[in-house]
Amino acid sequence: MPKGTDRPTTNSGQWKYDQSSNRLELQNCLGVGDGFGKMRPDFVTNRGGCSFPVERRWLLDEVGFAEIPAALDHSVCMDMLAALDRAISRRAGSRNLLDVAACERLATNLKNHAQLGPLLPRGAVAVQCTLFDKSAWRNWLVALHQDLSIPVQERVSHPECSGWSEKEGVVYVQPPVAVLQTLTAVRVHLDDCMSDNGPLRVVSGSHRHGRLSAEAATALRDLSGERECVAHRGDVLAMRPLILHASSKAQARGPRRVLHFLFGPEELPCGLRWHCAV
Ligand SMILES: O=C(O)CCC(=O)C(=O)O
Repeated sequence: MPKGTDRPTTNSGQWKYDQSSNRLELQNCLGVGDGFGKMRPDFVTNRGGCSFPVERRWLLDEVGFAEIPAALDHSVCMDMLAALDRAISRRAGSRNLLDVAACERLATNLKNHAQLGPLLPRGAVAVQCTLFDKSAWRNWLVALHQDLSIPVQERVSHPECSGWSEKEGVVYVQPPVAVLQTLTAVRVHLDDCMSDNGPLRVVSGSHRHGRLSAEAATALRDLSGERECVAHRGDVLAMRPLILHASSKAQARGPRRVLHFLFGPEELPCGLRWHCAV
């Protein structure tokens, strides 16, 4: 196996996720070949064993997130930033960007992306696109939370739907957990996002506990710890919206812009309809 290839020498091993140590191990497997023999993925870095689509799918489902380094060319990110600058100067808010042609195109490209496409359910549609633009000048933090709301066309009366709200003219609802479990968020890093840029921090495996109370969320975070998701421009992070996540204020001067797409099934239950689907 030549040095640097990321194909598994054998993919017959079993994955084991040890909650107490927060580590993921591939057992009885020659590992993902680097040309030097046995190698196992290191969950702390999430590097080394996770570049094969099947393994990423496993990470997304079981650990709640999967990283795809260098998923997009820098030129794509720069074009996107220019298009966003033009679009956002003409509109209020940065939550519902799927009606911006460049965002709509990128959503389609993500669905067809060789590494990301296999992580999305068949027939998935993009239902939301938000720009998170953080810098020392436009600074904010988000406390530990799960993403529980989805953008819909209109209110419906259904006992399993709650938490209705309206933001930037769009209606949001908290649907049943079963709906939230079908969703995938895809975060496209348009800038480098290092420790001092206020990166996302996630609690591995927390998405598997359904909707969590504030107390349960804190307890799980204290037990499992947090993983900082640093990234370079062009890297993509796929995650389950139910995973506990948070982020701190940026210390660095440079911008940290992330386009956050939400993908879901074409049809919703409970009489709900997406606000927009691409
Ligand atoms: O990008 C961030 O720092 C936070 C994003 C966030 O809170 C969210 O996706 O719900």
